[in-house]
Amino acid sequence: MTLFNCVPVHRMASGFYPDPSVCTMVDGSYLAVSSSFEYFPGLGLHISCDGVHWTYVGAALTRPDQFPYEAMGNSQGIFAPTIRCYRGTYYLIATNVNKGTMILIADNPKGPWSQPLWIEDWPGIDPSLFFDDDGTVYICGNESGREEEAGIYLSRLDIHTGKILSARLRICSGITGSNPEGPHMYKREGMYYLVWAEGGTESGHMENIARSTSPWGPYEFYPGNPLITNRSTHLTLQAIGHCDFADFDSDRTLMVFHGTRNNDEYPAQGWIGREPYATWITWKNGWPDCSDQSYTCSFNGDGQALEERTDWVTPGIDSQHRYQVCLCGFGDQDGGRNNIYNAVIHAINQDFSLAAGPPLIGFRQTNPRFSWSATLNTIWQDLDRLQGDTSGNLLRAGLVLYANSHFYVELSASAPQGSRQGRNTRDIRLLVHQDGLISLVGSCLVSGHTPLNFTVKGNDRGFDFFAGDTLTGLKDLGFVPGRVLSFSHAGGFTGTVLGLFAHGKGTAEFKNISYTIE
Ligand code: 6LW
Repeated sequence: MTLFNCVPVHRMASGFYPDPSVCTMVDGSYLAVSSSFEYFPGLGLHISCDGVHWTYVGAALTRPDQFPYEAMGNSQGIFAPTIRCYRGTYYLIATNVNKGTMILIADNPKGPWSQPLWIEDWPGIDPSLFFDDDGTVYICGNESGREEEAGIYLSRLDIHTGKILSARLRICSGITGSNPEGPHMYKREGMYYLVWAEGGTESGHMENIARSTSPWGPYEFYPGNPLITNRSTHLTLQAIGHCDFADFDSDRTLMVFHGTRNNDEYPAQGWIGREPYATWITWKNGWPDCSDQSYTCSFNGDGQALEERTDWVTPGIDSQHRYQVCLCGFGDQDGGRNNIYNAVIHAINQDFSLAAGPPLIGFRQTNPRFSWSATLNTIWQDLDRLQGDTSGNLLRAGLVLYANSHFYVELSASAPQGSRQGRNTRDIRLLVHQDGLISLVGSCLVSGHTPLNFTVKGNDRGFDFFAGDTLTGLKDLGFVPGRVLSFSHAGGFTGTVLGLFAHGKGTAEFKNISYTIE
């Protein structure tokens, strides 16, 4: 089944929230979670009453001792969680690729979530839980690597101690053998169902389903597999797969999955990342019935502006509390409202390499077309005092469009070191960083007497950058194609974060941080 053109699909959240998992809550609403990788707070949660409109309600990893990594590697950390509600308690299982498989438990999905319970002897990624009617708990997950090892594995689990109770059995190796992953198990009318993604998370992505009378198999594959895929199509939603289901045993089952938004000019080059989607399926003869494709497509908005619950994140833990962001007002956007923030950043001498801790604070890009602006009101006295400093520790502060620590675009200001331009000059630069290759796209010198304005406008092809002081106004500094941040170019599993940073010595104050969808 291809999705997007004729099946109603709802984007659950905009920006990279990949590998979605969903469960039905005690009150019948839906709860979803997604991968967060190196970003903190981690494991963002969304709630919906109807499976169509979803609200961000916070994260499960909110305390540094649940995720004790000040400096993380790119696309490391938390992979592919599964969320389940069993007898009124919420269980979240995920891989922390830096440490192992962990379970978090909560009575209320809005928190607090427990400390991680680490599961020994469970290698691989993408763990999932299945609670059988008789109380038996199963853990399944996948291993990649050599073909004879790649596949879906199953064991019994003691959910209270995290002990593996039975041999780890390989129950499925997929259809193509290419990256069988993201498995989940369910029961419906006495039959056990296994679903898994396959084909890699890029343009070959797909989802398959099989059933058996026993959790251990043997499994009968659905003749209509793949259950969903958009591979070999020109649909603007690509790389769909990694499904999970809620209300699996009802007539109308909620299916969540992820996909990438691409554009015609750079197909399969999405730089927003993998976003979560939801749709409904029905059943026929014990298999999902995907034959009714007569609907028209509908969406849950087209991305969000900055909202009250905006998910501000840092790559790693800000243990020194160098980043402070506060809501300072509201703007108008097409009759709605977007939030305006202020931020104070205490700089340390670092670059974007992550070695010194999180180099930025930011939020996910939620739409290709946006306008993002901020005023940099730096405590310039610090900077002027350091003017004669030749140590390279001058303050450099600004905006960054960040795919990872190797691929990012920075629009920043600093005082020209040893410059003859005078003490009160600021050097604004637009730099593209691609794995060590640095290109200067535009620059200007402006007065250091007034605050500086930075504006980025996103469109379907990439980003236009503007900057200037408040006396002379904005100058056009140039265009950067979005594909330099796309995950097919920059690598990894995340999408673009729109960040603020200050590196060097001193403190940067950003005012009127505004992000609106065009
Ligand atoms: C995740 C795997 C995947 O562990 O991507 O699309 C990996 N699927 O299942 C990271 O998100």
